[in-house]
Amino acid sequence: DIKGFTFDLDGVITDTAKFHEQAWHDLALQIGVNWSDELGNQLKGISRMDSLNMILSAAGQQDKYSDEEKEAFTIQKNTHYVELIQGITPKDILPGMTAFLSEIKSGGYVASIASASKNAPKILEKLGIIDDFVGIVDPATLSHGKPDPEIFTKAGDILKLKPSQIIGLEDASAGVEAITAAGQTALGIGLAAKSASPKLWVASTADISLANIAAGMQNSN
Ligand code: G16
Ligand code: MG
Repeated sequence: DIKGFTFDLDGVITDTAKFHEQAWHDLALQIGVNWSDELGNQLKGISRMDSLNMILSAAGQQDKYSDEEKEAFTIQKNTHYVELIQGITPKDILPGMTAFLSEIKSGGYVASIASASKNAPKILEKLGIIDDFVGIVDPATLSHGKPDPEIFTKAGDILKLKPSQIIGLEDASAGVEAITAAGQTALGIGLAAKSASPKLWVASTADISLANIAAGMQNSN
């Protein structure tokens, strides 16, 4: 039986991707790297340094900068990003998710966060929902990013549940792969998640409810 949920943050609970994209785009302009929407999309769910490496590689500049210079670029991007997220309020919670979180609470389920973002606690605080989660995986403790299962395994450990008792929610295909590899049931959200064949799938966060999940679990058995 399902007893808990592990949540990705960006694209599942709120749309921080637009702020990440803006901060990276501005940095790319400054260092003379061409920007494309495709590049912006590839950065979803990817850690900060991996994102920078991806941007530099796209321009053939992967060997141009020292580790110190790259560190400085990531600090600059994050300073800008943190400015951009200052104005986040509970209104920025994606459709359906406030209702789903209260359904979880009243149903006696537990929830934790499996986000690659080091800013996750700050964002959940601003959204006013940090107390809805038993815990947040600290991405600084991870050896591997998504699609490695590590972050979802740790998020499951926080819940003190077995993988078979957990549903993981993700909008990125690497995240769906990570959930499935962790032995949890993946609930994919949106088109990008579909390619990784999650056991459950919805087009939008607005379609997520305990009743819909129960119906989906039945269909897929
Ligand atoms: C998020 C975003 C990524 C971002 C990463 C690290 O992942 O999707 O674009 O690069 O976190 O964020 P930060 O620079 O704030 O540590 P997720 O896992 O919540 O989708
Ligand atoms: Mg995401």
